[in-house]
Amino acid sequence: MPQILAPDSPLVARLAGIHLFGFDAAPCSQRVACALAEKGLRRHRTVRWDDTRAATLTAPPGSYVFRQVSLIKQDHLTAGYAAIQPNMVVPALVDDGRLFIESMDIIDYLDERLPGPALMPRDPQRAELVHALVDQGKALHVSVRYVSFHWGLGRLGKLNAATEQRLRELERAGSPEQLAAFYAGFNRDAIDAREYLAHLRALENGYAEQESRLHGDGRPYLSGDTFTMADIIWCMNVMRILECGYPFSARYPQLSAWFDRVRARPAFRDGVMRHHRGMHHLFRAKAALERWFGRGIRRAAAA
Ligand SMILES: N[C@@H](CCC(=O)N[C@@H](CS)C(=O)NCC(=O)O)C(=O)O
Repeated sequence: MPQILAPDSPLVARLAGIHLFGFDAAPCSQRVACALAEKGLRRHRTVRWDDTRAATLTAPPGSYVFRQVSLIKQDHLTAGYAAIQPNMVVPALVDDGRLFIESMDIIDYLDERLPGPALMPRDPQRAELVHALVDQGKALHVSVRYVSFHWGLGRLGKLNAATEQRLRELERAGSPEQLAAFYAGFNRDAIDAREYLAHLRALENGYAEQESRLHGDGRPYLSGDTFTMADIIWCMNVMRILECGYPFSARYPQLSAWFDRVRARPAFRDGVMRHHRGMHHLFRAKAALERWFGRGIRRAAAA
């Protein structure tokens, strides 16, 4: 469990109840927001990530405080946030002064800690499948980053020189996220088109595998009859690429129907989409425009 035992930030120890440091349009943060909603927790209020007003420091039972770390304003690439999340990404979660990072480890923790439907099946065989699907989903996260920066964010995703320099200074040696190396290539358009395509193909292989899993026995969710953390990680791996304009329903009809089932869940609607609707439509509109001009991810989608 990646609990950060002695966080550098004095804010962490002051937080009572559950606080999620996240960004509503970021898939890794959406995973945790979804899990919290599945467990029946409601969002008590949304505040800036570094808000220290007394009224924001405590999340009442049955709820959590959402501490917004704007990836647009690049709040995550500041010394203050690095003192909370040493890898400078969202999410991070604080539970009564204890700090956790890594979205899927946080979900594991919440699953054990909170009542509500189990997100990991009790049945050992199904649990094994869920673990494998989660590992596969995690391994593809870097591909989601490459594809969504290239075909989704485009130049909006670039850092200015000062922020890039700050990131280089702040990034700890051995950070698993390797943000500085990624931005060094992305900012200068130095990532080869073949590399982006390889990441898209890696995702497509994963989607094809889930398509046949769902097709095989008509199961409603990836590991069987109930919604699990495997569905959480995969639905975010789908949503971000869908927002880039990827033709899911044509290429993967079963996966697309599964995604519709997931997004119809009250927890997904209230915990994720309610806070992400604006950005979701913006991404979709940008993708539609690109398609209209004959550009974008559609042309790169495997035939
Ligand atoms: N392994 C981490 C990955 C977190 C991650 O990559 N977060 C992204 C958003 S989904 C982020 O904060 N990116 C910042 C950036 O790209 O500058 C986790 O699962 O929590």
